[in-house]
Amino acid sequence: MKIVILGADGYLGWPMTMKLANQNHEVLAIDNYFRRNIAKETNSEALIEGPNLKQRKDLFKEKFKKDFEHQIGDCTNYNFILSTIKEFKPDAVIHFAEQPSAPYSMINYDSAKKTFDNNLNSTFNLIWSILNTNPKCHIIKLGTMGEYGTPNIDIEEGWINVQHNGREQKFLYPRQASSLYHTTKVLDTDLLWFYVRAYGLRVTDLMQGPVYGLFTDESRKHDSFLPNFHYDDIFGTVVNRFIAQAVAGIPLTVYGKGGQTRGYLNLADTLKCIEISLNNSPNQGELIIMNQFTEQFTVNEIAERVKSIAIKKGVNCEIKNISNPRKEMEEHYYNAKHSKLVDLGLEPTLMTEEILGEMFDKVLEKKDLIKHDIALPRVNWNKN
Ligand code: USQ
Repeated sequence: MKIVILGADGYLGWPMTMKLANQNHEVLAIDNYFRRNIAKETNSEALIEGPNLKQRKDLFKEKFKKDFEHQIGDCTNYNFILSTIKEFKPDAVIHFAEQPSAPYSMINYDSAKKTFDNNLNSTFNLIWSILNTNPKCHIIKLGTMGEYGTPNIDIEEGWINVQHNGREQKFLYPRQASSLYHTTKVLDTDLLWFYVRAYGLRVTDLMQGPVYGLFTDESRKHDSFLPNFHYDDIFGTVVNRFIAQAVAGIPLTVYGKGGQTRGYLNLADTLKCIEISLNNSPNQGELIIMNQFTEQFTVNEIAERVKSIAIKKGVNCEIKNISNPRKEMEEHYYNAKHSKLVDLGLEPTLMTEEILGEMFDKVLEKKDLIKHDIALPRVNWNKN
């Protein structure tokens, strides 16, 4: 297939680029280093930060004897994305080109506006580039489980049948996010669903949980192929953060009571899920929504797992419940369906001791680079 990857320098975009190029797909990798730049601006440099896209492409070619095209460009610039899509003629576009951090979106007006503009405009421009060039092209969009929030009823996969006064209709499952970042994803879903209904686009919207991990078949081959790994409070996701904290001897920062439950998945499974989506494209005028995670955990359970790995590795580890910088429920019902990807062939990589242990060992190599101040929360939702 001819595949465009938007956000190809990112935590998910880079390993996805390598995997598809390694499978001999014709890949065009696009990024504008937005995440690298805002990470610098907020003093949130990654612990593991690979070389830039061009340098990684050259190294990938050398090691794998495979190639892909790349372009540095901004998806919020309509002329750029339109001309690129027109020229490359993709069969599918995988859209990761969004500001991915909930805390970043909650710092102040500027960070909120950047998140809002980047996320909505990149999706809107992609939709119009596809409409104006090849409406048959499959859009695969990374959404988030956080779109649903934490409702007191089971979470379905995208849709719900509502019965009202004796009549019935299928709607998008209700969405109620708890950060501006997650809310931009809700708006993305609504935009895509509108254009699917109005103009018959073909879209897969993947509701993904927090991702953890470092290793994929390709990233194992060379340290420069590892995806960027953040442990700071802004860009680090909770499992990655806890591993870095354990390595550095920082008590694991469980926010509030720690009963917050989410659906998690390993980085390698993100790639498998997207591969499955590529091979199971929707019909014209169809929006497929799948919940992309493999296991549900509370934050307390994750902290216990990381602590037990640390102790096995001979490192002392403490868990500390600290005041929650976010506005979220700390004890709640959570039962999210996630069978569609498994029915299509996903074999989950579970959060085993071996998987966490391998991450721990790699992070241990960088122990001296871990900065304690940025591992603690700096962004507070509760301004008033
Ligand atoms: N948490 C802690 N301690 C920490 C960090 C986080 O208790 O030191 C808690 C958070 O309060 C939250 C949970 O862990 O309840 C998950 O937090 P997270 O930072 O791992 O995940 P989140 O902010 O929700 O965002 C991440 C990615 C985002 C993706 C999302 C999937 O950054 O791009 O969309 O996971 S989901 O959470 O399902 O919406």
